[in-house]
Amino acid sequence: MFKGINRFSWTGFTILRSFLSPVEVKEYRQLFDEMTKHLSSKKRMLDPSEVLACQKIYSLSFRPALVQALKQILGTNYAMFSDFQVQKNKYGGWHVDSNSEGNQAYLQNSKYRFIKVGVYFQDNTDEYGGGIDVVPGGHKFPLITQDVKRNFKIKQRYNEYGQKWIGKPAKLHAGDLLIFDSRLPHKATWPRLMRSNGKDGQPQWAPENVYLSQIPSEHTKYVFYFDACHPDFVETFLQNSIQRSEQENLNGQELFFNDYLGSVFPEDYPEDFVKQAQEQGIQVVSLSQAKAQKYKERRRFVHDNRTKQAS
Ligand SMILES: O=C(O)CCC(=O)C(=O)O
Repeated sequence: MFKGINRFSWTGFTILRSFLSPVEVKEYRQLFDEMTKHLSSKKRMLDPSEVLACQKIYSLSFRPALVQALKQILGTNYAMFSDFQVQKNKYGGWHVDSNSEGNQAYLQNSKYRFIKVGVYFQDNTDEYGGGIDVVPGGHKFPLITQDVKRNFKIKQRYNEYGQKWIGKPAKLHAGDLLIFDSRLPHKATWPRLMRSNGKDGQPQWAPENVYLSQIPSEHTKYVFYFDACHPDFVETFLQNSIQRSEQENLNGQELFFNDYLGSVFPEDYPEDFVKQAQEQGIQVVSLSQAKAQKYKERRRFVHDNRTKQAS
């Protein structure tokens, strides 16, 4: 039985220890070493369709311990997005995932349940990072009044204070699983060497997500991420993904929103994926075939470009 539900409500995150055994972590790291040889600062992750083509990776999202925890946090009929990614050596600054949705009243709803799931394939260490820093409790709105904008402003101030004084590395070990609220401030735990060159001895956090190629290969940072939510909050996130897909650079190497929106459930998914989702009563969010068509074409365009550039 998953016991972290209270911790999740209070702090905005919870950790499932040893989600993977040390032997499994080693196997996954070997697999990622092989699969991510082509990654660089131009493409810092395996994108959703690359993950969907690999049973060993996507099946992590159906492991009983994870499904049981999500059912307790999100409800037994929770929804998952196949916005899978395996990030490699990606390090970014403080942010709140739900901020991309704007100052929406639903984010202040006490029943709002939207989470990100991460599986970490290395310890989170002072020397190399490998996990994330979090602000415990930073997902909450300190004050809920009739004035939605004002409530966000207050949360923003509270989060700025939290990032400066309360933020700390989550104690993650290789094979741990982290579930966090999409309103929680978080950032990559940066390697010590990269932290020490800020002004006045203050850490210097990169505002953008950067690819750190100087991490030694045995410490490569690999994280598997995806999103899930209570069924009531599917539509708003989906609409936000559609908006964000319009901002993606189709001439670049990375594709995320346009990639996952192009996969229609169940017909574009591997048979065993569909079976596992259906058996466990998990809703897999997708557009209709007609609406997904434009994203499929964009995905093909980017994949063709990648192939041309690689040859
Ligand atoms: O693993 C990390 O460094 C954090 C990644 C992250 O915050 C994100 O992708 O939104």
